[in-house]
Amino acid sequence: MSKMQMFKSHERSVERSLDELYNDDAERADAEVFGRKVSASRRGFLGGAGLAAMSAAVGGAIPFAANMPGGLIPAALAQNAPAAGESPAPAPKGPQHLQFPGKSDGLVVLGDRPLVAETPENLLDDDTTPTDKLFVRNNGQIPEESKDPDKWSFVIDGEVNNKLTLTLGELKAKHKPVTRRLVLECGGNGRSFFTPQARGNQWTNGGVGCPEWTGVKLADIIKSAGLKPSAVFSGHYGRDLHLSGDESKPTLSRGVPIKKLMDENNLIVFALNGKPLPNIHGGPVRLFIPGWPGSLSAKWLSRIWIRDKEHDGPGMTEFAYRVPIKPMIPGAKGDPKNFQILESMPIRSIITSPANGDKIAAGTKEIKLRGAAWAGDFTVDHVDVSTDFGATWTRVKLSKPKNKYDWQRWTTTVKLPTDGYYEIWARGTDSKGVMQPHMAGFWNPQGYGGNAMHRVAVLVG
Ligand SMILES: Nc1nc2c(c(=O)[nH]1)N[C@H]1C(S)=C(S)[C@@H](COP(=O)(O)O)O[C@H]1N2
Ligand SMILES: [Mo]
Repeated sequence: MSKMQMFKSHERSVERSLDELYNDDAERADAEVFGRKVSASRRGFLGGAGLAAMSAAVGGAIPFAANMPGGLIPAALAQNAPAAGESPAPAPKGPQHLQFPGKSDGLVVLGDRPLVAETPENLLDDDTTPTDKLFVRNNGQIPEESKDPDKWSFVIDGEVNNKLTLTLGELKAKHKPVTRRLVLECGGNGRSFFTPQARGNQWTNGGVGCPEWTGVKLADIIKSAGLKPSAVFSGHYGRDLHLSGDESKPTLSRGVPIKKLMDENNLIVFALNGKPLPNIHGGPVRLFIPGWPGSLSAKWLSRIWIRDKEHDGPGMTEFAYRVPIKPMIPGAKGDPKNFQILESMPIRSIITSPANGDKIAAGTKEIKLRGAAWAGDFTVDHVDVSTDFGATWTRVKLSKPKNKYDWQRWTTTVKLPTDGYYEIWARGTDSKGVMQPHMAGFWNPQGYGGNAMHRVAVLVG
């Protein structure tokens, strides 16, 4: 499959202007195409000039145009198209690709100070995410690589009977290693889908990966320190320097209630996909707390502070890693009293093949889809896909997780009746019956929980 030429400069000005309009002011573009009066749920028949303009903008006829919902920005024109690996020419703001030793240049840089890079959905097509394709999220400066990993040490202190100082060498010598395939997901994954824009890195769905992690069970180590009855919360610290260079300021320090801390799935990790944990991912030693925001999984682990109250380090207060209890007005300031800590990450499903913008040979009547789905502390019950803007849905074949907190891969085959422009939509439902919404809902100032269903545009012919 090659890519559509969606972002190439067009001879006809209508295409160019519609592209630009959808990027700049989607609502106005929508009104131009579908008629001035667009109601939220239903707009007029997409015909005549509107249909011609929309077809030109997306690059082909739209067999299911009659089902296109009002207010929908075509996936072909969404901010993350075209897919990685394809440099659009000329692009208004093309993606900047990561250049970092040991990392794939398919990763897209969201920020360079601190360094943050996400993995486009189509690069998450492996059952086990290879190390080079794992996203990168830093809040501070990346430390120098450790020269003597076995001497790396961290402490467990606070509300414990015996304060512990452990080196990686001791950890490996005294405890049995376990290996698990676990989803690491940034708390802000999906943030870019919020309207109005929420504060922070504009992740699409790529702040996630599911590699194999090797380490020792955190609960065993905590038990050997012995919790005092006063222990209620943890506070995690890493050895990375604050962006300001101020050594007294932790870059980030988050923690969990003791019940979550003692979950037997948590690990102190020292290997990733069978190799020593790379420095960029927190090596030689990091914490891993699956199911909850990635920010809890402190890289370059230096300290686990057991506390007698809710932790109040950077990343714990006001709107940081918190979501509204009652819905708030999108774009408003928000009242901190209406916020609670984001715990389990919400259900999300992604299409990992085809890629957004793929072009498929004329006459193709059927394509195979592949994807992945996960749901924080829960499992995925089912995933449905649609190729006709949600009029009909097909249930996919969903695999079982290898172990708790693994993602679930899925496949299915869909029919595409004629040549033209299609959007493939995928939405997951978790084991509690909670389904991904059509649009990111529950707006909050820092944009957590943006788990709108994934949409991928393909052009047949
Ligand atoms: N010490 C330290 N640990 C950290 C961070 C950090 O900036 N410093 N970032 C956190 C966040 S927000 C995420 S999403 C994950 C990202 O891990 P990765 O870079 O290995 O993908 O690490 C977490 N652990
Ligand atoms: Mo994160």
